[in-house]
Order: sequence, then C-alpha cells, then structure tokens
Amino acid sequence: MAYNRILTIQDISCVGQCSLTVALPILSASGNETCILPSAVLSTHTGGFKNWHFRDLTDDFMKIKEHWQSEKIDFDAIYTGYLGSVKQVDMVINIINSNLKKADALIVVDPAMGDYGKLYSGFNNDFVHAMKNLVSKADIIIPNITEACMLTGKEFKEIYSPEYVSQIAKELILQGCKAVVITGVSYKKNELGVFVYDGKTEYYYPHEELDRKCSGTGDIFASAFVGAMMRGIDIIKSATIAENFTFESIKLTLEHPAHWYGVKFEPLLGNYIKQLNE
Ligand code: PXL
Repeated sequence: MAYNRILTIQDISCVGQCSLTVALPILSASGNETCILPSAVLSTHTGGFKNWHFRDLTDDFMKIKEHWQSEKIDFDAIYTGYLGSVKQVDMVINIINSNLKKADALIVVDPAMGDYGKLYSGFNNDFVHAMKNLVSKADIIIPNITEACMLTGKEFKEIYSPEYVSQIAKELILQGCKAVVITGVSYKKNELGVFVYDGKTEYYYPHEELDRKCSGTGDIFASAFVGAMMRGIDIIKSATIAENFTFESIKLTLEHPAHWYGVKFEPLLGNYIKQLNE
C-alpha cells in the first residue's frame, strides 16, 4: 500500500471545521503520514463568526523550513489551502522551490480565497494576483467555480454552459498547472458536481444539489482528494471518492440545522477509508 509523507500548509481555525482541523484527520485517515505548516491561528474561521482572534505565523515559516532542511526532511506531496497574505503565498512558493520537495513530489494548490462569486473577507486583488503565481507552479489545482473565474479574470456567472467551464479549465492549464479539478460546478437546477480536466480528458461527476452552504466543504473535498491521490488512485477516481465523501457529509449535517458553521464529516471517515480500499 502506498504510504507517503504529505506536507499541508494552511491555517488552524481552532473552531469551525475547516483548514487544518479537517485536513489532518482526513489525510491521516487516508493512510498517509501528515505533516503541517500552520499559516496562522484563528479562534474561528471567518465565514459567519465575528471578531475572531488572528495570529499570523508568517515570521515562523522560514525558521521551520530551515530546521526541516537541517534535519534533511522532505515531502512526497505539498498541499496548500487557505493562506492569510501575499507574503505567505510568496513563502509557499519559496518552499515549493526548495529541497523540502522531493524531485517527483505532487504539488496540489487549493486557491482558497472565495466562494459564491465573492472574495473571502480580508482578501483583495493583490492576493488574487499572488495566487495566480502559486497556481502556475502546481501539478493539480482545486478551485471552486468562483476561484476558477477569479484566476482567469472571467466574470462569475450563476448560469453557464459546459463549454464555459471547459474554456476556463483550458486557460488554467495554459497558466502552468497540469490538471484542474473545479468544484461546485452546476449546469442544471438541483444538480452540482466536480469537473476534472487533466489536459486530455474532461470528466464531470454530478449529484443532487443540497440546500446547504457552509465553510470547510472545499477543504473536506481537497483533503479527501489529496489523500486518495497519495494512495496511488487516479485523478478521476480520487475526485469521485472526494465528491462522494463531501456530499454524504453535507447530507448528514442537514439533519442538524444548529450545526451551521461546518460540516459533520467525522462519522463518515470510515466510509472514506472503505472507498480508498475498494
Ligand atoms: O477554506 C475555508 C477557510 C479556511 N480558513 C479560514 C476561513 C475559511 C473560510 O471562510 O475563514 C480562516
């Protein structure tokens, strides 16, 4: 069984079921070794809570990197999520270009910066510009449809055709990545799915649209996807497994309306592990 060492770089939102509190358990459940580089510590995520406490860890990045280098630590995959500033994005690029990355390591970037047509609170156009630079260094990028539009300078639309999405994916490949996985793609009412383009084949995997929008769904998908890829599963099957896991987790959360701030993925980790082993 493939067993790889993954480095994931994103924030710790202490409460809110997103970023590292999602990535660590899911990547560990995938059967891979998970190492973390926390970009910031927040008391909660920024999607609905107010007056959160935020500690930026940018100044610690290079010290952690240098220590790892002195210990000759390197990684089979680097997977990035929510990053708090342009400076952090630049530091991540520095890490990707260093010997912390094994020669054949997989670089996966989730350009977590917006949803539903809008940038997340605290981000601006300079951040989008920096993120464009980071995605050009990735093997696989996992934007949602909002982020895919921002990265290609396209207008965000509520209604669009398969050709529109195909065009965006092709433009993203031209920017430098090798494959694109776009989440939250919908061509029909009550239908939502994931679109995969690896530079040759296009694939769309839809399911019923659930009436629930909340933070962390992109992180659940991306973590489950990276875990599957690092078990040696191909990109289409990895995207399908991640989509099924995310969908079932949101469905479970719907039964608990008071759980507004995140997605109850933990009870379904066993199903995720089973799918990886099928
Ligand atoms: O990827 C979602 C996310 C991660 N981290 C923080 C966030 C959000 C979304 O709102 O606020 C801090």
